[in-house]
Amino acid sequence: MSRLVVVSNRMPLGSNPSGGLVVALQDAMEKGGGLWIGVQPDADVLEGAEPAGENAVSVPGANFDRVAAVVPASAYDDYYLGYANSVLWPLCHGRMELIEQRPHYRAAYEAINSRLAKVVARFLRPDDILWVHDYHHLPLAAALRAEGVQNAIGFFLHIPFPTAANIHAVTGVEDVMSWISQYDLVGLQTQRDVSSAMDVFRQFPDSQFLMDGSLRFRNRTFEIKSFPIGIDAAAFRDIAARSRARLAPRARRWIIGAERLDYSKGLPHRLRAFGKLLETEIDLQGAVSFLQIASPTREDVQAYREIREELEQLSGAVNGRFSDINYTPIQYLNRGVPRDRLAGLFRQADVGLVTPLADGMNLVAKEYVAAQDAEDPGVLVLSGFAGAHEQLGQHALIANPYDIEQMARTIAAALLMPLEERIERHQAMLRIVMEQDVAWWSESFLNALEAKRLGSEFLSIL
Ligand code: ADQ
Repeated sequence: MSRLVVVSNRMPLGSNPSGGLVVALQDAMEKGGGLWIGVQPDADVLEGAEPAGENAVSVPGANFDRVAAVVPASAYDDYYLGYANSVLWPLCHGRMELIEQRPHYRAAYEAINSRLAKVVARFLRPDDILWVHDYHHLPLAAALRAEGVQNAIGFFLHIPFPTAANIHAVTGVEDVMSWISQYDLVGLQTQRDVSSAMDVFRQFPDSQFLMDGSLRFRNRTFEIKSFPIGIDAAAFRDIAARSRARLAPRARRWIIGAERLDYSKGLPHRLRAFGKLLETEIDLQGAVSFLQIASPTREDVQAYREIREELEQLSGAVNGRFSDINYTPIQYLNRGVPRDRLAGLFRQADVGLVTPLADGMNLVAKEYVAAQDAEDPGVLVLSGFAGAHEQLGQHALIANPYDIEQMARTIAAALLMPLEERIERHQAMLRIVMEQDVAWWSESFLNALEAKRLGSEFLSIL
């Protein structure tokens, strides 16, 4: 078995990692003895870091090796807040009006990936397999190939693939295609994303669709497939069952939502739907509350400051209209909460609202299902725009965030659903979330990548 080298913008730090990606890959890393490489702006000090050659530090203290490529802080901002989060993020989530393209964003994005490639190349052994994560690193394989790296390189995109029409908003779209083609295996969250990617490549005369399902772009052959990411469902279920977090007062019905405060998550639409619900179902006034936990994120980007203001205004308006001495309809927390607390709150809530406008997968949907008490489970209300809809859509209640009244009616239906139906739907979803968990996801991807590596080794012997 070859060694696994993972590359992502952020690296797992701290002794008790809880981020999805880190938990996801830790197992695989420990088995094969892995190396994780991240990016670190030079202005931030990494505790315990030791110099590791030019532009790199190593961080001891984990079960696998960790190296950070150190980059200038100003270039980091243009790469991370600029190209990654003001161009690619809105592009992939179909929010074209929020795209802000500047030549220096793109230059920093390429420069940081080239610099990262030099660090990766230095640590790489010939039969390592490399797994690069997310939209921050589209050009990394191309930069590594320029350094002479011939290893098998896989890529996983955690967010939606842009549509064939939208992709043209990005300047130099053929470069982006060519970056992608330098990977051996490109993993996407859903079949819908794979279709979008195929549609994008189909527009270019340089693309060829081969009989074995792989794709040729210019002189590179590679494959694009879907690998829906999962959670560590068994662990999350246990944490939820053991958690002591309580929703109070308990006599009240509770609806919950939790995400980063991102404009892709459809939060204003959700608050409006909840307001509509209280307006139309008068009996629910005083009887149902909505806990929305939204952790701040990317606040240096204007669009994120605006959505935050909008939410404060909306929750204030609903509360102003429907509050009573002992009743606050919306409890809005603008911060993150510890994982065990979140799991316990999910378990107690009667309804979980996961209603993004666009989302690669959405792990909260899976966490909400895993957290439920199987004998008295809550109801998942899911939008068709979450990647999770491909796996869970048949069993969840489906809400359309673009139709506020429909969403309000769906929440009402969730609150009224009889126990038998709740159990039936929950069982079906739990089976999927447990079987297609995070270990299943990383194993499927890595097996497919390993098969590519062995395939090309075989060809090179011939
Ligand atoms: P995100 O957009 O961050 O991830 P998501 O998949 O929901 O979205 O994962 C968020 C994680 O952070 C979950 O584990 C959730 O419990 C936790 N979290 C969110 N808000 C929190 C809060 N306020 N307090 C505490 N914890 C909170 C991106 C893509 C997704 C894709 C994932 C993984 O946008 O579509 O599912 O990567 O591939």
